[in-house]
Order: sequence, then C-alpha cells, then structure tokens
Amino acid sequence: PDEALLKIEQEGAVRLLTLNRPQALNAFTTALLVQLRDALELAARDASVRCVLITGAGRGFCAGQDLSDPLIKPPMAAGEAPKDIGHLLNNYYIPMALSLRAMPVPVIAAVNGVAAGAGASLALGCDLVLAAESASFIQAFSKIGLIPDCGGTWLLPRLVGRAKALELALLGDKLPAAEAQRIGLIYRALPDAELAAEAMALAQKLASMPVKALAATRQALDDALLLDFEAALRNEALLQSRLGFAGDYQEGTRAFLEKRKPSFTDR
Ligand code: T3D
Repeated sequence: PDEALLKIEQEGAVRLLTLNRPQALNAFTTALLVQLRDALELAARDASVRCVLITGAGRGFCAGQDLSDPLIKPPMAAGEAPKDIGHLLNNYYIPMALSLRAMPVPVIAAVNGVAAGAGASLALGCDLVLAAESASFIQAFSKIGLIPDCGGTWLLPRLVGRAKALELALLGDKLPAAEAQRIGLIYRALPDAELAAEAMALAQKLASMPVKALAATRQALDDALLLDFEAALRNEALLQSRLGFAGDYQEGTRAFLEKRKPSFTDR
C-alpha cells in the first residue's frame, strides 16, 4: 500500500513523480520522503530519464511535514518526552534534498496547490517552478516555532534576497502564485487548467536539450554563489572543459555548422 504514496510514471524521456496523499495535502510522512528520495535516485541512474517533473495529487502540492507523525508529534500528555526533530531532518529530509539538488537532469515542480513548509522547500529546490494561479507558497515554519528547513534558509535569500526572505520566513503569510512569480521566487504562474500540460511540455522541451550541460549550469550557478570572481571563472573553465569533451557539445556544434537539428544523448 505504501507504493501509492508516490506515483511514478514515464512519458517519453520525462519521469513524472506525483506526491499522492491528497487527503493530507500530500504532507510528508517518513515513508513518502523515503519513496521520493528512492525515486529520485532511480531516475538519476536511469538513462531513459532526461527530465523529472514533480507535482501533487488533489488540491495541494505538499503541506510540508505531516504534523500528526508519531516521530515528531509533541507530548500530548504529561510524562511523554519531546521528540528530536533533528533526527527526522538528518535521516529523511536531508538525503531527499541532497538527491534533488544533485540530479543529473533538470527537475521541474508543477505546483498544483498549496506548498507549505518543507513542501515549499521541495518546490523551490527544483530548477524551474511552475504554479497554478490558485496555488500558494507558505513558509509555515514560524507559525509552529521552527525555522525554514529542507533547504529553505539556503534557497530563500538566494531566490529573492534577504529582506524578502525574512519577510516570508518571519511572517509565514500565504504568497499567491502570481506574486511568487512577480518577486522572482518562481518561474511562472499559469491558469489552473493549463498547468499540467504546460509543465509536461516544458519538461519534454528540457528533455530534448543537452541535459548534462543543464545540470552543470545549475551546479556552476550554485558554486558561483560561494566563490570569488576568479574562482568562479576557474570553475566555469573546469566545467566547460569537461563539457567540451562530451558528445552533446560535439553534436550541438556540428549540427549548427551543418544547419540541422541536433540530437542530444549525453547524460
Ligand atoms: O517537526 C517538524 O515539523 C519538522 C519538520 C518540519 C518541516 C515542515 O514542513 S514544518 C511545516 C509543517 N506544515 C505546516 O505547518 C502546514 C500545516 N497545514 C496548514 O497550515 C494548512 O493545512 C494549509 C495552509 C497548508 C492548507 O489549509 P487548507 O485550509 O486549505 O486545508 P486544511 O483543511 O488545513 O487541510 C486539509 C487536510 O489536510 C486536513 O485534514 P482533515 O481535517 O481534512 O482530516 C489537515 O489536517 C491535513 N493537513 C494539512 N497539512 C497537514 C495536514 N495533516 C498533517 N500535517 C500537515 N502538515
């Protein structure tokens, strides 16, 4: 029965992962986190996968940690000891977030409804985020006495700057998709009825591109945020040198010179 927590489908070279606990707005249980991590690792190793698309079943994308999970539920009666949330993060969230960030192919989030807490971090950890106009992003952590996790503290200031990151994280207000697009938190907000098809079309487009270079682009941008200018230049040269030996670069350049459509296969 656990398999139903995450639906795994393939459409051409696109691996579609659907969080599937709609009755709880796809809130994360440890089982769902393990399945998501395993599915990402499987996709990473599968040469037939050239783009991953993550979405949610039902009216939500992901409401973050399932707060009724016995692993983290606070003492409800006298005598019970509080649980260590760090254990949950170290053993379940961090492995999933690291797998997501290290994917050798681009990853798109199709945010079909509310993305709260770690659910927002999951979406924002993807390379391109599309959202339905009715969807929203909520940094729900502050409301329950926590900090943004699952990469939230790293991602938010990088995406929207410190002032906006603090506004979102401290207040924990609901940010509608259109506003999320306006402030540069996400790529695009779309009419609800268009989200699934547009997200799949974007995923297919990315899958037809030189995905090895796209993953290296993500890596180079992330690296650059931690490097000084010269170190970033040298990192670019290193990554570019590797790509220069790869088949896609040869194919892309040859196709350009021969005035034909390239066919990329590297991964
Ligand atoms: O210990 C730790 O927490 C460590 C890990 C931290 C990472 C985190 O993600 S912390 C943040 C956790 N998430 C939240 O605090 C969000 C909680 N949910 C909400 O605030 C609201 O549900 C939403 C604003 C997201 C959506 O509101 P609304 O009115 O559209 O839906 P609803 O009626 O609240 O929820 C629908 C059902 O989903 C409901 O169940 P019911 O009453 O129909 O049986 C609700 O209880 C359930 N649900 C929603 N979010 C969660 C959840 N159940 C468990 N955990 C949830 N996070």
